[in-house]
Amino acid sequence: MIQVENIQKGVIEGNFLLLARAISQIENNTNNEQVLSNELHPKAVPVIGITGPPGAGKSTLISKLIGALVEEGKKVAVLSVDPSSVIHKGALLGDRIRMREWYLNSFVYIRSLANRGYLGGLNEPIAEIVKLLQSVGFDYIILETVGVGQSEVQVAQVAYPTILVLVPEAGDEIQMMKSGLFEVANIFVVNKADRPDAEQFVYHLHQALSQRIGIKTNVVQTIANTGVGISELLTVIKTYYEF
Ligand SMILES: Nc1nc2c(ncn2[C@@H]2O[C@H](COP(=O)(O)OP(=O)(O)OP(=O)(O)O)[C@@H](O)[C@H]2O)c(=O)[nH]1
Ligand SMILES: [Mg+2]
Repeated sequence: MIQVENIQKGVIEGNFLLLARAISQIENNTNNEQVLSNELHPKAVPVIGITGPPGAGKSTLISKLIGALVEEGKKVAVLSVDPSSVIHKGALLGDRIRMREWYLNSFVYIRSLANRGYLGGLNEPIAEIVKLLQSVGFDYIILETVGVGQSEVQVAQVAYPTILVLVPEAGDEIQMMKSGLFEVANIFVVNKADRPDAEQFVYHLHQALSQRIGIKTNVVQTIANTGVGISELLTVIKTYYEF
């Protein structure tokens, strides 16, 4: 069994070895054995969900968000849930490259989890892993999933706010409105705002969102690869934690 205090000590020192081992054991714990020596006492650490279609720019956006948070002296954990599908084999490698600059930073822990496919976008032990991260000294947790179907709605059960990253492309508004994510997401990021269709897309998005009631909603335009809109996005994210 792994001592939670030792994981915590490691996180303070920027050594994530024990944390990584604990996560692996939780992930592979098919027999429901006790992995940690004591009960977890998770703190109210924000869990930001980031989802959206493949290639929308989620990882690029996260990399920039990490930069902004680390600048504030925050410790950040990122969980990327990779689809087990063979089609997306490249996603992992892409993420490694996109977030490369953070892999050796002592304030940042990045972990990919395999999505075994039986629970949509989030694999089963994820809630437990999130609880662990909330207990060992991180200030923010970011959960990245590839939003390809209705099942991704589960992100919203673990994370708040849920950010849906979209790319301006003609006709996409209609598709997006059909997806379950549209109903549950809070922050709609229109990334790749450098594209010519961006303004029109945002206009249609606002129209579609005006039908929604009872959910806190924001629309933010970003150009993730150059960092445009990132500080605005972070400001908007923080409004979800003002109670
Ligand atoms: N023009 C433009 N390109 C961008 C922008 N943001 C990201 N990209 C590019 O889009 C590509 C995909 O970005 P990723 O961050 O890997 O996207 P992702 O959503 O994480 O992709 P998956 O993890 O495969 O689902 C990369 O080549 C980025 O450099 C943007 O705002 N404008
Ligand atoms: Mg990615």
